[in-house]
Amino acid sequence: MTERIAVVPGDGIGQEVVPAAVEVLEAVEAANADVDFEFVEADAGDAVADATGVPLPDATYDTVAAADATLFGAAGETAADVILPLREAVGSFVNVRPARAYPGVDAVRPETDVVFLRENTEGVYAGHENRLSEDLSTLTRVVTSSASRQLAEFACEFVDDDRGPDHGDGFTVVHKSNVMRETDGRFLEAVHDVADDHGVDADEELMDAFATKLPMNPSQYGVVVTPNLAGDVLSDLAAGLVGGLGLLPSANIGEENALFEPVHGTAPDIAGDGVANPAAAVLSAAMLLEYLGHDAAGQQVRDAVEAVLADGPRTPDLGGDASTAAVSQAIVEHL
Ligand code: GGG
Repeated sequence: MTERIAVVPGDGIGQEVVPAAVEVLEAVEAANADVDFEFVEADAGDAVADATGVPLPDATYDTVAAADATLFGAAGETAADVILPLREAVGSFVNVRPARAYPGVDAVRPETDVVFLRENTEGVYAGHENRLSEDLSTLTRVVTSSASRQLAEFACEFVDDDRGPDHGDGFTVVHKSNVMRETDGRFLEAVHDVADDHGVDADEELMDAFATKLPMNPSQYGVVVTPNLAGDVLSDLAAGLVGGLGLLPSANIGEENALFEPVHGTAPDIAGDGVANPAAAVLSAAMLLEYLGHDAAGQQVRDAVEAVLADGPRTPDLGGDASTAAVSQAIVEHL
């Protein structure tokens, strides 16, 4: 069966790492008789907004909504108008962000192996911001029991799933309910309630304490369940422990559709130089393969990335001098 993959590179280094990931998916397709992809390219982002006045054309939204899965690159100044609606287009309620150190990569904390399960629709990213006067702007934080419960249901299934790396049988809920009593109080209560129903252990940690404890002792955490903003920020903190944002993939999962993207943004300082690390985008493509049920192919891609991270070539963010193209070529050769 042909599976339709929407490809939306977005801005900055998204234009470099997404083609590298597609090259890897094409190599997977060539090597596996049961993998048959149709790639459909679509535009979004700052450059499209400059050219047309619209950061996310309706055609792109529709292409993503109709695809079997999407590979996205990076969003820049128009992130709120691009990636948030695209997550909505796939009905995503959770952003899965694994942060792990790789052999051969210089990491501040090589023992790090944490998966963030980030609420993906509400919190302070729900879009309720207002400028009320010359002096005053406000933001409404949205938390529903239903979205929190849906995230928690996913977390319980995630820790029960025997496929893929083992991150333990329970999870840690990160929150700030001692200050945001109503919103994070509701989040925490809903997550604990679902965990109790499933008989899953759910520890909890205040997010400021977590930000201290994670870098000091990352091996005490496996799966971490967070509200939206906290997951965005704390997963970037974890990236700093494992060698940088060039290594973190992510999956935005919905009931019937999903979108995969590196955790990094547009990296304007290196965009256009051809030296962006494609590992995060290629690992996102591995998550896409697994989401579509191509588990063995996903594992092959992970193994190939791991081998290249260990032996080189490496891009400058990892201390090497290789180009994006040289690294993706090496990954394809390992496949
Ligand atoms: N590929 C990740 C990306 O484009 N990040 C830009 C950004 O600001 N994202 C906000 C978010 O992940 O919620």
